[in-house]
Amino acid sequence: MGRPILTLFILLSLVGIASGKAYEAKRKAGDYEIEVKIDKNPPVAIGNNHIEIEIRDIRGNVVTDANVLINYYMPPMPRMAPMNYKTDAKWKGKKYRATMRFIMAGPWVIAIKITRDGKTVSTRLNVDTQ
Ligand SMILES: [Cu+2]
Repeated sequence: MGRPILTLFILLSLVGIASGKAYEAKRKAGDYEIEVKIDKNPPVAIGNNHIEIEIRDIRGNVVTDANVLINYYMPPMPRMAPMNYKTDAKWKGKKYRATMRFIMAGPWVIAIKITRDGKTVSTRLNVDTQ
């Protein structure tokens, strides 16, 4: 009896540590509640950042049939080429998922555009990549 409980305790501790490291944010986009997680906190300039997005409708039901576009960019800076990327977040394992590569440390905007039933709403996050 002792060992399974200890194992469970260790597993729960690991999950706690892992989720504590993720970047998390909540936003509203139109009538939707959006929950965003990025596996790196702060997001990294070099390497992959995995973003997960959960969308709930006004009744609290998880939305499974939206088109989710992520547009991430650095605000325009003098003497710097525009850095502006788009990627579709794909429905997988109960969330919309995508990978972002920021390529440069500094301020980035992550705009999330949700299209459903012919209507598009959006929200944005500001992050500082390192
Ligand atoms: Cu820049």
